[in-house]
Amino acid sequence: MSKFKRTLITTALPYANGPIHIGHLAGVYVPADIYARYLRLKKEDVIMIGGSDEHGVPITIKAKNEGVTPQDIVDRYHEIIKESFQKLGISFDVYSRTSSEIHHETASEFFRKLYETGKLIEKTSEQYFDEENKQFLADRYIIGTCPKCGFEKAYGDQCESCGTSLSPTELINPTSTLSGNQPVLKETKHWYLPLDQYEPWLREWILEGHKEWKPNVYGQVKSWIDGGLQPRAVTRDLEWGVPVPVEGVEGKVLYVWFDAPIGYISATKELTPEWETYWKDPETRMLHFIGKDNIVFHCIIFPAMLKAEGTFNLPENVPANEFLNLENDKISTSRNWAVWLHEYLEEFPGKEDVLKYVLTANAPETKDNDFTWKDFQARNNNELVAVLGNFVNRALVLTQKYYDGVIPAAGELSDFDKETLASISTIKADVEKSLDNFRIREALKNAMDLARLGNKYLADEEPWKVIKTDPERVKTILNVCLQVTANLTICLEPFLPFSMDKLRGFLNLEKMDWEKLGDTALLPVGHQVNKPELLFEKIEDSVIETQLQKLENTKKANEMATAKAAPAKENIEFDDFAKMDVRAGTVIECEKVAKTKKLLKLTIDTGIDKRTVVSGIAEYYQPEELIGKQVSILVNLAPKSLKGIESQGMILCAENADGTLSIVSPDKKVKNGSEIR
Ligand code: B3M
Ligand code: ZN
Repeated sequence: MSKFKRTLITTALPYANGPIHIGHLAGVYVPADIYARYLRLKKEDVIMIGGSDEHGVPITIKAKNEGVTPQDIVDRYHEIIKESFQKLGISFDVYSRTSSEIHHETASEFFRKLYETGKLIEKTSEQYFDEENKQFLADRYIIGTCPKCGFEKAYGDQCESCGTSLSPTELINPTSTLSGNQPVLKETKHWYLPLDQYEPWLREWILEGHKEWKPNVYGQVKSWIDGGLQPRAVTRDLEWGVPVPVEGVEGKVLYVWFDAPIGYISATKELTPEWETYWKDPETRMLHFIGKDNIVFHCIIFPAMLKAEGTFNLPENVPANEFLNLENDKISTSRNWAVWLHEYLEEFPGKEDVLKYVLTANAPETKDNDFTWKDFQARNNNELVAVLGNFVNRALVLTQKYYDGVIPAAGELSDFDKETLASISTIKADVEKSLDNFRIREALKNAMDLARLGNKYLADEEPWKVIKTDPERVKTILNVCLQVTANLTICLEPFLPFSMDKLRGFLNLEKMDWEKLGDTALLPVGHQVNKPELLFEKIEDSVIETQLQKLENTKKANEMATAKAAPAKENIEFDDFAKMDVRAGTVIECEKVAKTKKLLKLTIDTGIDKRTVVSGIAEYYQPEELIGKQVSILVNLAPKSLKGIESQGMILCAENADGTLSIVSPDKKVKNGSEIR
């Protein structure tokens, strides 16, 4: 592995203000986990670092909205996040958190070193202040119109519509999110990292020195640098965070994006007393796994901080991913448009690997990608079940059937046998090449080629037919199949760790190193294997329907939440209104109109007469529940024939924002025929 002896993998620290969803997983944690497992299988020295990002304004805002402390919020979500990662099998060597003491110490020490060595500049400037709340308005405490795209709810640090990063003073019409008031400008002192001074060095280090970085990463970095770098404030006027460790300074904390990446260092300290080896030895290779919205922080700001500090390594690569959408729509926490990991784990027990598989097969590596439940089902049923599961199941079932689960000896190998076995090494080389270049999605495809190869071999050789004519040959065929199966447990281990564990159980086989992949005698003749179960289960349509319905409900709820009432109609005179004769009446009979979905036929006692009305409310009411109910009926509407029935009037309903209908009834029972006006 070239000039490096060990690898430090960091994964973006998720904000502890909400649970993890499939977008986080596909972009960061699943690829990082696969890569880390691969290196571990290769017996390389590797650690994978994670933890919760527990500072920042979104957390304090959430706490305020719920009337609890920021610590309550982060305690809650840190647990949920940590547990769900663990259940999914994301193999962090440590999962830490930035509200911990060790982190506060580490971040303070880092800041103090920059401060004391003159690497920061001190500047007093005017910043927005909320007079009612007596608070400076950092980041998300302020919203306004984006100067770039005109979006009216851009935050003080970023416009979520066009992605531009902003400072509060750039916002047009700034408003405090605390009071809704117009803020005033007030002087305050802060410390800045003079990024402009690092520009020549950044150009040389990344633009010249790291042309191998992914084009999406390199391109973003280049456009930032070309756009000109400005000094960046690394402190804030806030209460929640790491207090600025300077004598006499109060009410100021480190900017969350200053302390969060230092969280990687704190977590390593928490993991091992050897932490400095992972951060400072030039033979350690540091990799940051992140999503595209974090590129500037990991490729420009954090490296500049590390460079300023002077004793740390810089990242060797930053394999950032693009975004994952859900059913053709942007994943959004506020709109609840997501598949939440903790919910998935509950609803799909035992299918942890399936989610990882689908997210990898569809990973947004070079462009944004879409997760759909239909694709999830198809990949499970057509790939995991029909190819991988089917192959190993048939190989193992036949071994039980013909040889009581004892590995038979191979006879002379045919050319096809030799070719098949030789392909294992070719596939190994393909997987390695893809993984070494962070093309995780392609690596999975390469690894699945081994299952496809086995499946095809079995289908071509048809041992279940050959057994009748040439039972000796079947021993060879199954030996080949079983060796391929044993190799699968290595090849797919980084991607499908739970399933490969299960498969090793069927094979009665210990976990093996990557180096063994390609060995065509992993299972010795005479070795006893166990009775297999199914490796993967088919996912039925009804399961997918349930998930789609859940999303449909979310969509409806969102529409309802944002729906606006229709504008008022033109004024009318009282006489116009008085022309309508609306009465209270009671439903005495009610039935569905045959061959229609929407219509009910009702008989109403209007106090004047008993009459028939046809109403389009069958989707919202059962006939039985309406009998005896008092309704409002427009009795002087000209009769109209509907499906051959004469409807004599109209039942008044309120139409909800989602189009559903609700009958308008008198609040208290009144005498039938009472006028409604
Ligand atoms: N918490 C932002 C995010 O989740 C942030 C990452 C920190 S990595 C040091 O997008
Ligand atoms: Zn914008």
